[in-house]
Amino acid sequence: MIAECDSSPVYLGVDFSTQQLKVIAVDDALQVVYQDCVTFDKDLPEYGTKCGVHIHDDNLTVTSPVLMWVKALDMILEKMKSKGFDFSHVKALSGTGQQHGSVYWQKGAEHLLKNLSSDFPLHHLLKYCFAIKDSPIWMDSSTSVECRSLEEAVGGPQSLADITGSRAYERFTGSQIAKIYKKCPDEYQQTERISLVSSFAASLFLGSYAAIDYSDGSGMNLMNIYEKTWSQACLNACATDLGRKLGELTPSSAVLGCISSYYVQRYGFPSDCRIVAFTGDNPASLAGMRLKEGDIAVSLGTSDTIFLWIQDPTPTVEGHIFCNPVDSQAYMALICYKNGSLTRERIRNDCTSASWEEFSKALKANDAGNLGNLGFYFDVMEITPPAVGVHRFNGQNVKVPEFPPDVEVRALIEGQFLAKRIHAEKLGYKILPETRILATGGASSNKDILQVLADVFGAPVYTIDIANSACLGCAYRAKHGLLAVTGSSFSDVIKQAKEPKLIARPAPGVEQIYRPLLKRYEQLEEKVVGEFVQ
Ligand code: ADP
Ligand code: XUL
Repeated sequence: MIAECDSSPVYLGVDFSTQQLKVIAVDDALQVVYQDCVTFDKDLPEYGTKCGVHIHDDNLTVTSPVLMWVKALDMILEKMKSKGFDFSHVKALSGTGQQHGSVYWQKGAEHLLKNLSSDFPLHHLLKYCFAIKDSPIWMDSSTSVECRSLEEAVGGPQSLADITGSRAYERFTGSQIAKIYKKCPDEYQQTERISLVSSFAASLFLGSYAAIDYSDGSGMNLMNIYEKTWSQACLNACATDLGRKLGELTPSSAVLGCISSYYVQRYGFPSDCRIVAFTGDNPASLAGMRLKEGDIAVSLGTSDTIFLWIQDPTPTVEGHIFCNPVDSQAYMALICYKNGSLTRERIRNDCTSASWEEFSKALKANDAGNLGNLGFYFDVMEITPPAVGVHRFNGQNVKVPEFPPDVEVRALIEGQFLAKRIHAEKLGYKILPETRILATGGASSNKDILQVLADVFGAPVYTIDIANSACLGCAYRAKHGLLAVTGSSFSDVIKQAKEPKLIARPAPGVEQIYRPLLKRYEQLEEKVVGEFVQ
């Protein structure tokens, strides 16, 4: 699809996600006029990633090459140009990135960013700009030691949650920085700025260092989520001189400035195209799905997440509280699951002929409740609950070594959604008659998976036309950022956008099947975690 060649404004959203760089353009009425993506493994094979990442030999350290992200940006802009996308209509641009990942800019990098020659692609110009070439990302779980010392420094896990919205988590940026500070002191010394993936991406467009926004900043274990400032105690516990290297924080809807002249000269963006603060992918999804208080979002991407809009947060040692990306007075609660799409793909490949159609057939081969068979599929160390391995139980709660393929497929999907409902209810979420489940992410294009989601939650499931709500949310946020200065709220700005549409209703009678299963699953989860702890 090519943007129309009239003078109507266009707003751009970009998403630096785990496996792809995606872009969406919307017109003034917020209708999608262009979409594109670059897939890291397929389009940038020279970086040797699998699903966008490198898993290191210890199986705990997970990184992505920062220059791969830069080259992906060159590639997608060139693709847009060659398809005739008219950049001159882009009034504002915003973006998002996988949360928690960090980028380490080498001393002198900002000078280079400010003086980019439009004759060359970015990945040539920025080749020597990074003190750490492989950025730690959200899948990393190598920082348990750093987590425990961060919690101790502020009085324990609950105290850290009371300040930052979360107890210490291995993937959160504070512990990742602490590890680099300890293990790579020279590189840390050489670093003049540390960005999140989101603010790194914003910096590329801005041509100078972009501030970290409040919402993505909440995923670092370093920010006071009430005062929206760095917590000096947390900074001190992670590394020296950290406040200076992180720079200022900014509201998520702030206009950071105009686009760098590099993009004006090379691609024809207007010189007054505004860059609106970039944020994390889950906060951006909240914006893209038009999530309201009372809804629950279920994102089925590389990671699975559930999130809610909340007004008065009470952080606990389970789940996370982030600042809300579209309302500075509000918050969002989130739980993240590492074993999301990649585990579904693994089971699809093991149990079917590697096709989603076959996977759906297998899913539908057994009735709701799967004859009492339940399973836990943690191919990698899970976050909630902290456990690993595959654990299968028959209807008598006896552990069994395997299930037939179609039972395995249903056990995976039912298990993933039973866990999400149990954890959401533990966070205080109540399913009411008016509850809407908003589904997004790659697997939300699969209606049979969404039917199980509706059945397990006993609530209707809605989706938006675009599976990538994070990217769409940023196109909306770009327009909102431009109008926010005149006092417009996000909900005013997105009134014209398409409402989510109903995809699945709970089948009659499933409530009676899942109620006892929820209880059993919860008890078995405790058993599985207990085995792991011993
Ligand atoms: P991310 O934004 O984290 O990079 P996406 O939200 O784009 O990821 O989701 C990518 C995942 O979507 C793939 O890994 C794939 O397993 C999953 N996916 C794509 N199509 C389907 C489908 N029809 N059924 C189930 N899963 C799917
Ligand atoms: C959220 C999380 C993941 C990443 C990648 O806490 O770690 O959802 O944002 O999508």
